[in-house]
Amino acid sequence: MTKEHQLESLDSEQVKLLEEECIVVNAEDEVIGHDSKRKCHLNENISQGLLHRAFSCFLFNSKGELLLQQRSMAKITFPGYFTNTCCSHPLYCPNELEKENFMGVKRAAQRKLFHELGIKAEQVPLDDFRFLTRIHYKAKSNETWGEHEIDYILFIQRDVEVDMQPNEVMSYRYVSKEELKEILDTADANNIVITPWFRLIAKSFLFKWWDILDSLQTQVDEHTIHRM
Ligand code: DMA
Ligand code: MN
Repeated sequence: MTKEHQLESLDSEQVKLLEEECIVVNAEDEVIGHDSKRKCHLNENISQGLLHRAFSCFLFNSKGELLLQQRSMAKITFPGYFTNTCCSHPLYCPNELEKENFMGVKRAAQRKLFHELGIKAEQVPLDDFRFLTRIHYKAKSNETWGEHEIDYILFIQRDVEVDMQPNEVMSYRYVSKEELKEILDTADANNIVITPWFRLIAKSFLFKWWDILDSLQTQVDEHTIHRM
C-alpha cells in the first residue's frame, strides 16, 4: 500500500491534526526548529534522528486515584491503547515554547485535557501542575508511524468533571495503585495493549511518586533527561 493510500484510510479529524506544528529539539532538549506533527511521527524521519517535545500528564482525584484513558480507534498512533490521563505536544508558538516554570508544557497540558477529556481550564489551573522530570524514548506504533520524544512528566491532583471527546478517547476510568498494577500485569493475558511510554513511566517513576502526591516538590529534577 502506498503512503497516499494509507493517509486516505486515516480518520479525517486526526489527519487535520497532523498539520499541527511540533517543537523539534536536540537530545539536550534545546529547540532547533519546528516541523509538522505528520513529519515528526513518520518512522522514516525518526530513523534519521528527528526528535520532538511532548508531555505526559497524570491526573489524580482527591482519593488519590489515577485517571486512565483508552485511546480511540481513530488515533493514528497507538489506537485503542490504554494510557495515562493525557499526552500530546506543546506547539511551536510563544505561549507553549515558554521555558520559565515549565509554562509552555503546562499550557499544552491544560489545552489537551480540555480537547480530549472536556476538563475545563479552571478545574486544572496552570499553577497546580507539578513538573517532575523528562524522559527521552523512541517507539514504533506500526511500520509507518511512531514516537521519538523528549517527554515532560506532569502530575496534577484535582477533582474534575470529564466529558470525553470520542474522536480522541474511547473510554476512561479512575484506578487505584493496586488496580493499575493488576491491569499492567494481566494486560497480555487479557489482550489489552498499554502505550510504551506509560509502561516505561509505570516501571520507573509512577508508583514512588504516587505514594507522595503531597510532597512532589522534593522530586523535581530540572536537569536530567532519562534515556529510556
Ligand atoms: C503524544 O501523545 C505524546 C506522548 C507523550 C506520547 P498523543 O499521540 O496522544 O498526541 P495527540 O493527542 O496530540 O495526538
Ligand atoms: Mn509525539
